[in-house]
Order: sequence, then C-alpha cells, then structure tokens
Amino acid sequence: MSTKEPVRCNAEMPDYFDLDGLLTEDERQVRDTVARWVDERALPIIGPCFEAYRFPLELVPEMAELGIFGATLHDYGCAGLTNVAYGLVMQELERGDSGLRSFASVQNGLVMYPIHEYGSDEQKRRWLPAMAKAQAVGCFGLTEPDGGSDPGTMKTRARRVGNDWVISGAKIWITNGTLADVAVVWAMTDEGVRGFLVEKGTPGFTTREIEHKFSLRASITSELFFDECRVPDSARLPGAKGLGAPLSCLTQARYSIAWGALGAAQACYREVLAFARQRVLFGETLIHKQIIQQRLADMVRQITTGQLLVWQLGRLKDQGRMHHSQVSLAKWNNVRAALDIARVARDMLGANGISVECCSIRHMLNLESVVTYEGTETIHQLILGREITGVGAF
Ligand code: TGC
Ligand code: FAD
Repeated sequence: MSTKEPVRCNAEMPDYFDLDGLLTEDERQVRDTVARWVDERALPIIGPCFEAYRFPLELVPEMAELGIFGATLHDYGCAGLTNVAYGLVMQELERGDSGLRSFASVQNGLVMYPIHEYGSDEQKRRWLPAMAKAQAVGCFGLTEPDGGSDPGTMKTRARRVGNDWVISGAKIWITNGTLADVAVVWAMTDEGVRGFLVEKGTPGFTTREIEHKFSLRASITSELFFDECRVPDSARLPGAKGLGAPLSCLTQARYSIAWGALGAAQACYREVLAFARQRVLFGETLIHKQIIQQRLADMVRQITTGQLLVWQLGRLKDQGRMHHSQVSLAKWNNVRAALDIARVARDMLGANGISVECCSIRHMLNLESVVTYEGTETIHQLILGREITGVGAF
C-alpha cells in the first residue's frame, strides 16, 4: 500500500494530472518568469489595447529580454530552451492575449526558423542575433487573396533576371506586415516554390494595414504587395526548395498555437470560476448550481487533456520524433477546446461578459482567428484524415 497523498486539483490553476511533476525545474522556472511578466506588464494594458486597436509594441523589447525570440535555438545569442519550456512560454503569452503569442509565433516559427533552417550563413549572421534582441522584426507572407488553404496554387511569381529575382503578386492577412523590417516571402518560380527575404523599403514592395477587425485587435495584420520587386539572388533562402519548406515553418507555428490556446482557455476558466464563486442568484452563489459545476468540470476536462497532449508533443519534438500530423491534431483539439471554453465562459458571465473589463470575450474573439489561421480546423481534420487513410481528400 502506498502512503503517498493523491494529487489534488488546485481549482484556480487547473493542473489536475500534475503536469507540474512532468516538468523540469528549469521549465517551471521559465514558465513562472513569463507568467509574472504577463501578470505585471501585459494584463494591465491589454484590454485597452484591444479596444483601441493597438498592438503594444512597447512590450516587445521586454519579451526579447525574457529570451522569447529564437527561444529554442542554441546559437546566435538565443536561449536554447526545450520545446516544452517554449510551449509553456506560449501558453503564458496567450493567457495575456493571442496577439502577444502571435507576435512571438511569427518571429520564432515563421521567420527565425526558416532563416536558421534554410538561410545562408550570411543571412543567419545578419538577422538571427538582431531578431533575438528584437532589433529586427519579421513577417511571413504565404496566404494570398484567392485563398490561403491551398498555398500550392499561389499566384505570386518570382522570375530570374540575370543574378536577380523579380517578384510580382500580393499576400494578405499577414501578421506584423507593416511593422516588419523583413518579410519571408514565398513565390512560385520555374523550379517550384522558393522563399525570399524582402527588406522593408525595397522598391516595388509596399504594405498596408488591414483595419476594422473584430478579432486580434491587439495585433497588426497587413497586406503585402510586390510590383516587379527586384531582389538579388543572395535574398533567396538557398535551402528552401518546394512547398515543403513553408509548410515546415507552419509546423513550428502550429506547435506554439497548440500550447498557446491553453493559456487563453485558462484565463477564461479562471475568470468565470471567480465570478461563479461570488455571484449570488436564487439565494446562493452560482457554484452551488449543478449546471455551473458541469460546465466548470467540462472546462477542466478539456484543459487537462490538452495539457497532456502538448506535453507529450513537446517531448516528441525534443526527441526529434514529432510528425506534423500530430501537430495538426493538437492544434485542432486545443484551439477547439479554448474556443468552446471562451464561448461558455462568456455566457456564464452574463451581461458583464460582453464588457472589455472581462477577458473571456476578448479571448473568444481572438480565437476566431486562431481557429482559422495556421490551417483552418477543416484543414487539420483533412490532414489527419489523410494520415489515417492514406488518401488526400482536400
Ligand atoms: P503536400 O503534398 O501535403 O506537401 C508538400 C510537401 O510538404 C510536406 N509537408 C510538410 N512538411 C512539414 N510540415 C508540414 N506541416 C507539412 N505538410 C506537408 C509533404 O510531406 C510534402 O513533402 P514532399 O517531400 O513529399 O514533397 O501539399 P499539399 O499541396 O497537398 O497541401 C496540403 C495542405 C492542405 C495540408 C497544406 O497546403 C496546408 O497546410 N494548408 C494550410 C495553409 C496554412 O496553414 N496556412 C497558414 C499561413 S501562415 C499563418 O496563418 C500565420 S498566422 C501566424 C500568427 O499570427 O500566429
Ligand atoms: P480559405 O482557404 O478560402 O477557406 C475558406 C473555407 O473553406 C474555410 O472554412 C476552410 O476550412 C474551407 N476549406 C478549405 N479547403 C477545404 C476543403 N478541401 N474541403 C472543405 N472545406 C475547405 N497568413 C500568412 O501567410 N501569414 C500570416 O502571418 C498570417 N497571419 C494571419 C493573421 C490573422 C489575424 C488571420 C485571420 C489570418 C492570417 N493568415 C496569415 C492567413 C491564414 O493562414 C488564412 O486565413 C488561412 O490559412 C485560411 O485561408 P483563407 O482565409 O483564405 O480561407
């Protein structure tokens, strides 16, 4: 007979299956440091930022100080974290706002990753140390106005002219586009898909901010236009050949979303639990009601299964054994869970739940983007369907 105490759930910080016990001391420390920063620096301003349609750019140097950019890289002045520690960072950022996690996902998975993986030594030396310190910001241009789910049919073209490339086309819904010092741009060439680093100010390259979004209002989303934009061959990512290159970047960003969505879910759950503890209706606080308990229990169930899913995903990634279809399953599962939790939390808060004072509606609106970008839910279901059956049904 074991004399050990069973693990009990801390209701406010749901960790029902002792995920904490599966983390290393370093991983816990990284998570707690970023969690404190989010509490102290991001949460006091993020509601007003969302309302004012403003990305809190002033927080970016502090994120760099925390080692968030290039976090899993071991060189170029980066922190060399495990993928689980990195995931925990994403969870804490998105507990603040999906816009903060988006900024980090793009800078890490969609810009630093392709430069590190496919770039020349010169490109790496030039951009990676600067990006780790947030002295340079990047964006990733894959989606086009005619449809983002099928990037293999992209219309943006790059044609070879002497030692240069001339790019023509347009990208849309690009996070950080107007802010970025450099855009990672994917274009079709005579040899297939290739990636280019196009710097801000290059003649023929312009950007425009997308306005009037109901979602991700504390994040910059843009259009990119290429009108006979000429770049030298040294701007091409030499190792990136074919559609697999941009898709491999998506795997990195989807991984960070799978963790991040749990942060948004936890913020909504904690908000609604605190509300249910103090709201008196029909003579007693809401926590006495069966349906309220069932809804809270359902949130804990979804958060707990999501936590264990991404923990094992992270360990597989650390071991180099992760397959991109597993990332699809995790992104689909955790974003769906977070969106469902945010919608239920919004309802449980009653009229208060529509106020900017409550975080649940902000997360709910943000998650409408998160469920769409980095592959819609349908796309992830079809990726898994192909993995199961061996038949592509896109
Ligand atoms: P398909 O034949 O499946 O693939 C072509 C080659 O790529 C390989 N591959 C992958 N490699 C790594 N990671 C992945 N996720 C990969 N998916 C596929 C594949 O093995 C193949 O390699 P090879 O060697 O055999 O040639 O290509 P397909 O044209 O059939 O496309 C399939 C599909 C639909 C899954 C793909 O097009 C897709 O994922 N579509 C969704 C597009 C998408 O997610 N766009 C996201 C844009 S970026 C964004 O949203 C940023 S939001 C950022 C933020 O703010 O957080
Ligand atoms: P479409 O591809 O037109 O899809 C429309 C509908 O059709 C969806 O419901 C989809 O699920 C469904 N569908 C698609 N294929 C099938 C099928 N085979 N069977 C059945 N249904 C199907 N992109 C970037 O490149 N870089 C960025 O930084 C970036 N940031 C973004 C930020 C925000 C806030 C948003 C909202 C988007 C961002 N995107 C970015 C774009 C994003 O990746 C795309 O919106 C997404 O891939 C879907 O493409 P789409 O919007 O063109 O929808």
